[in-house]
Amino acid sequence: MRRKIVAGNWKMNGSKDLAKTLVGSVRSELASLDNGVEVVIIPPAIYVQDVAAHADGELGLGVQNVSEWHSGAYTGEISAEMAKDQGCQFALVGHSERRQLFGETDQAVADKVALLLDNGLDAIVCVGETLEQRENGRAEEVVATQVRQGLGKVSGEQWSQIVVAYEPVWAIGTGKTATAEDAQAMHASIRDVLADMGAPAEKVTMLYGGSVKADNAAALFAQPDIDGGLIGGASLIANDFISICRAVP
Ligand code: G2H
Repeated sequence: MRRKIVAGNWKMNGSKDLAKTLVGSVRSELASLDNGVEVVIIPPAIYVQDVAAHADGELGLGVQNVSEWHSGAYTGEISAEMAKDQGCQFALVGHSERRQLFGETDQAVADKVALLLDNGLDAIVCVGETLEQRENGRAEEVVATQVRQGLGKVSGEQWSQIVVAYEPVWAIGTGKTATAEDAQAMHASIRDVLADMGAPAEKVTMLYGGSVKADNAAALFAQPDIDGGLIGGASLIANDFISICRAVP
């Protein structure tokens, strides 16, 4: 049995007010949920404590990024240790927006993952190909390289702290979603790569992300290698996010 997770990545959106209203309704609605899904909120780091106050220990909490360094003179950065200290259990690593807009490399992903694991946090490691790479028939190769390099330092028991999120770049915030079959095919391919790396591949939770909405979540989550979702835009609307959490079988 793998963990089932739905994580809301607020990106650079939200407010104290959203933390109160959205997290409050999600928490109360999900109290009756019996599908075993772990619901995680990943707000901008400055709102982590606001979300924590309203989640009251019933929702998971994460940050969208951590530094690749331990501590020191890195203005504007937050460390894995600080995320842990603030009560986070999760951190995103290698989101395509970090890769494309902030130059995050596979090497940086690997360093961040190592620091998260050292601090006892779970790393949600994002991978995905661009439209051009998919059209050139390189999608699987590109994603396999991201997996091999980004998770290159993980070993043994640490695999239980790894979640892989497949997010095709062309589906992010565009309203285009991979078909459930295409998403499943990539998830199966990633699982093969993990097995080849010596990971306990069948135990690693894998999420799909990229324009997941209330009306397409069930078909995606019904796929055998898709264990939940990483949700952007729809995680900012309480009813939509709750419906997506309910769509986990
Ligand atoms: C992909 C996803 C969340 P959205 O970035 O990580 O965002 O659901 O808005 O495509």
